Amino acid sequence: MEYTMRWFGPNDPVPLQHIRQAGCTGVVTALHHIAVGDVWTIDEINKRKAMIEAAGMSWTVIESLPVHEDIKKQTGNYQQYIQNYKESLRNVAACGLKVVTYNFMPILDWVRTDINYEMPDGSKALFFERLAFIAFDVFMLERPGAEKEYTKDELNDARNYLDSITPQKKETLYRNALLGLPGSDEPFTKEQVLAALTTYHHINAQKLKEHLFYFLQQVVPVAAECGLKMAIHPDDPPYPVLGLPRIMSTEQDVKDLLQAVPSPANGLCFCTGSLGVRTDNDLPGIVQRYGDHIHFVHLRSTKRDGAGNFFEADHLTGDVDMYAVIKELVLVMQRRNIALPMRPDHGHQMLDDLKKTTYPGYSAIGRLRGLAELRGLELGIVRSLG
Ligand code: DNO
Repeated sequence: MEYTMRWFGPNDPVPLQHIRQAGCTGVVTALHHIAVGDVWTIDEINKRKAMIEAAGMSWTVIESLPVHEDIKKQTGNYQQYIQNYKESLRNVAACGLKVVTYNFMPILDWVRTDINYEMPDGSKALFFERLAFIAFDVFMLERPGAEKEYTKDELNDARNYLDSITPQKKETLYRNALLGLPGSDEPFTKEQVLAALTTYHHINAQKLKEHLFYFLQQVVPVAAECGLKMAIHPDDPPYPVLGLPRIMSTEQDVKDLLQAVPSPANGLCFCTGSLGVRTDNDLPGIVQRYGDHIHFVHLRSTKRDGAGNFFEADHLTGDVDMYAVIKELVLVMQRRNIALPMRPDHGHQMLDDLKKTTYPGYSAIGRLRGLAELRGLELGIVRSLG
């Protein structure tokens, strides 16, 4: 695989040099300073590319070229935003980039309830606690109708949970639950969040899928023409949250995506951490069956319990059978005669990083550990396959 790490740009507390020292030859990044929906200009792309190359690495994968909410809802200026997206695609291709990651999750990207979940060894992980999320949804956000989505026992337990925590913990829960909302360091008000949710009231999963396929029918031919691969990131977690539809959570969703717009340019960012939260997702099987459409790989493992909670485990432990996944990936790469770009997705906050503030999940040392373990595993598999 081609080893990469995500870099959030010049404001990222993790410098490029550290990413290189971790053993990466590539950097995955985005122009976060450009508003969602605006065109990425050749100038801006080249400036970022030059920074990465000056640090001795290359930039081939974008994560993400975000899709404007209007495109997901087919409202407002969505046709213009699709035109802008095409223009950005042409520009990034002209600058030599190869893979464009995006997602089609409404409003929220990833969701967790705790970003400082302490592991027995003292390192910290990201955690999704179902009860805390229900407490947030029903009693803090007071989303209309939310209580109908949970059982009586769950509602009772969530109420008790909320009554048992300090006001400060409540505030932290509120912030954490909304961290996946892009665009602001300030917490969104309850009214803002509820208003945003209302704009999706008439959009169910089927409709959202239609909107995704329409978007892809427009942009995939442009990507194909200029030699780019589109790589959709799965939903995280892979099921509906806050009443919002999620449509890239299962193998069936993958199948529908590829059938709707068949093209070598229409493919996947295969994220084991997101897909692996569902027990019914057969990760090595997905690689076997859809490996030709994987253009970018996120390797991470989660550990679930029977109550709907999960935390981000070490890269080689947890529920993901990383050996089986990497073995299938190696076979795919041998068949396709390519090295897929991969990044160790997230990592525990550990050692000196415990004193630092970084993007949740993106401290340096935990990712370095993950990368080192994954590289070793890959090498062992490659050698043993002969
Ligand atoms: C979380 C990431 C996601 C991902 C986007 C891709 O850590 O994996 O935020 O970058 O969903 O569009």
